[in-house]
This record gives sequence, structure tokens and C-alpha cells, in this order.
Amino acid sequence: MTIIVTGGAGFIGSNFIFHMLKTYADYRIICVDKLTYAGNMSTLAGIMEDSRFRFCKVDICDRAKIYEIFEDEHPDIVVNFAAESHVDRSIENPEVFLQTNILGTQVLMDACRKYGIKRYHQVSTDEVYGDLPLDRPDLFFTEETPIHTSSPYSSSKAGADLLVLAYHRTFGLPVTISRCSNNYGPYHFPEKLIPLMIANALNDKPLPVYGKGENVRDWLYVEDHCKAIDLIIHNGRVGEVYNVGGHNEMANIDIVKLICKKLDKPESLITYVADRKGHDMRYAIDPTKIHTELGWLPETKFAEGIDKTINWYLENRKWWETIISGEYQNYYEKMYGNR
Ligand code: NAD
Ligand code: TDX
Repeated sequence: MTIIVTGGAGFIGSNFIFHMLKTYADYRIICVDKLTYAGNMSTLAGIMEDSRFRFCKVDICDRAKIYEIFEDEHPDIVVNFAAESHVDRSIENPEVFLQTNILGTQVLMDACRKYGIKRYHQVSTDEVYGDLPLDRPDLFFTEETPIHTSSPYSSSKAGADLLVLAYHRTFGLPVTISRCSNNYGPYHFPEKLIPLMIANALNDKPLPVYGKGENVRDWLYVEDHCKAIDLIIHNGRVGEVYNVGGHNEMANIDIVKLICKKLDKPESLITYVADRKGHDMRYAIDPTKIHTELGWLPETKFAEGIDKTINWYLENRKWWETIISGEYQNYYEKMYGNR
């Protein structure tokens, strides 16, 4: 089996590659990644010499280069993680989100049509469903929940999802889609809530909580997401959407306080800053479909996952310190300087 994994130098894609190489001794993995600010070769350093692995520095929007890779490799499966993934950046500059997330998806699916494929899998997000109110804890996103997006990021992901389903219906492309809740774990880029708070706390810097910190996210350890995708690409039904989430809802402020406690840092570091524009209140996934059809259940409890994550950031300081010492400084100043 040969699998093209796009966006494999990023957070979830790299974890997925590690999971697949560990689980399937005879699979070949081709990572296609443009290496934007979010892609990191040091993440993949440990597998670069593995004969089952090939890295291609290619933009998924580059049709000629993508077709070349398909001609060389004859992939059986494509798993598309490549995306602009940060909501705050999409509010500053939506264009690249539409380019990569929608047009890049189209190029990959055109290649799948041209060269033939057993499965095209689109890694999507719970954000395509919009948000839920805080005072209705009985409500959850199912696969039937209407698409109702809030940010340029989630709109671009929803646009891609619709295109994927259209390629299935119109051209018969064998597609699946997973819509997962917030991931956390190793190699998470420190612009996102959990790694940003860990890095800032370790550096005794302010911890910028948007609004009142009441917004709720449904956190899933990254390895559980990777296992869900593994199940879907092998056993999922073509043309179907699968929600992935572990019923682990937490308010942002509680996560930040927990990180302070674990790192033995004072809560006085917490600084309430201006809210995100259009900020979604609550995400919560109903994972019944993937559980009943494919037997998936999250294996890592949050208490265990957050300890593993914090330990990883403590043991891999060089990985994130290199990131935050570079271009990230300008990003941080722009996003948080006058907030
Ligand atoms: P990330 O930002 O950490 O990584 C994205 C990767 O894609 C990077 O390596 C980047 O270099 C690459 N990339 C970006 N544009 C590209 C292009 N044009 N061509 C080729 N490569 C390109 O993102 P992540 O958090 O790992 O998310 C991966 C996928 O999972 C995304 O599609 C995202 O929408 C989805 N998702 C993320 C979460 C989450 O909590 N992080 C939850 C649900 C779904
Ligand atoms: O500095 C911060 N302060 C803060 O209060 C940051 C970076 C975030 N937040 C809040 C905003 C959100 O309510 O924390 C929450 C989580 O924020 P992010 O880590 O930016 O994640 P989110 O916006 O929920 O989106 C994530 O989950 C769904 C991923 O980035 C997406 O790619 C995925 O689709």
C-alpha cells in the first residue's frame, strides 16, 4: 500500500505518519508538504532515513508537480491534511486559506481522478458546523448538523468538504471525510492555545486568554485522531462523513489554569485580552457513528494526555524554542502586541 500524506510536516499529519509507519510494516508513505511557517523538517528528522518514507517539498496547488508525484508513485490512498489551519491568521489574511484549503483540495482530487485511486480522504474539522450555545449542553454536532461557518478558516474547510462530496457524486471519486474536534499533543505549533500557553508559562510570559475564557472546546489527544483516520481509510464507507471527538469539553480558562498548576506557575500570568472576532462559543462532537460503524473510541483520557503533552514540551524545548525565536516573534507582536 502506498499512501500520500499531504501536510505531513505539520502537527496532525506528522503524528499520522508516525502512527502508520509504526502500525504497518509494509506501507510506503509519501509526504507532500509545502513547508509553510507551520511545516517543520525537524519533526520528520527521525524517519528521513526510513526506506518506506519519501518527503516531497511541494505545494498541493502545484498541479504539474502533484501529477508528477502520482505518476511516479501510483498511490492507493491520499490523506489530505495540508491546510492553513489557524483561525486567527484567517481573520488577518483569508486569501491563502481559500487557495490551499479549497483549490489545493481540487488539485489533489483531479490527480486522483486522472491516475485512479482506492480512496481520497479529506481531513476536515468540527468548525464547519459553526458553534453551539453554552446554555444547551444537551446539543452536539452530528454528521447531519447543517454546515454553518463562522471564520474564513472554517468557511474554506466547509467549501473543501462540499467539493469533496461533489467529486464523489459527480465523478464517482471514492472519498471519505472526517470532522474532528480540537487536537492536542506533541508537535502542536505554538500559535495554538495549549502549546502557546505551555511555552509562555515556561518563559514566565503573560497568558493571553481571549474574552472571558468561557469558550468551550472538545479536546482529543492527537493519536486518537490518527487511529480514527486509519480506521476510516481502511473500513469507512465511501461517500460518508465521520465525526471524531471524545466528549471532553473544557472551557479555555480551565485549561489555562490547569497548565499553570501543572507547571507550578502563578495564575497571575493570565491576562484577559480582546476577544477573537466571530469567536465560536462551543464545539461538541457526537461520535456515535464512528463508534457504532467502526468501533472507534478515544483511548487517551485528558488527564493522561495533558501530562504526556506537557512532558513532551518540557523534553523537547529545542523544537519549540527554535520556532518561537524566528518569524514567530513578528507574528506574536502583530497578534498580541496591542491586544
Ligand atoms: P498545521 O498547521 O500544524 O500543519 C499544516 C501542514 O500543512 C504544514 O506542514 C504546512 O506546511 C502544510 N501546508 C500548508 N499549506 C500547504 C500547501 N499549499 N501545500 C502543501 N502543504 C501545505 O495543521 P494541523 O493542526 O496539523 O491540521 C492538519 C489538518 O487537520 C488541517 O486540514 C486542519 O484543518 C485539520 N484539523 C485540525 C485540528 C486541530 O485541532 N489542529 C482539528 C480538526 C481538523
Ligand atoms: O492565545 C490564545 N488565546 C485564546 O484564548 C489562543 C491562540 C486561543 N485562544 C482561544 C480561542 C479558542 O476558543 O482558545 C481556543 C482554542 O483556540 P485555537 O487553539 O486557536 O483553536 P481553535 O480556534 O479552536 O481551532 C482548532 O481546532 C479546530 C484548530 O486550530 C483548527 O485547525 C481546527 O480545525
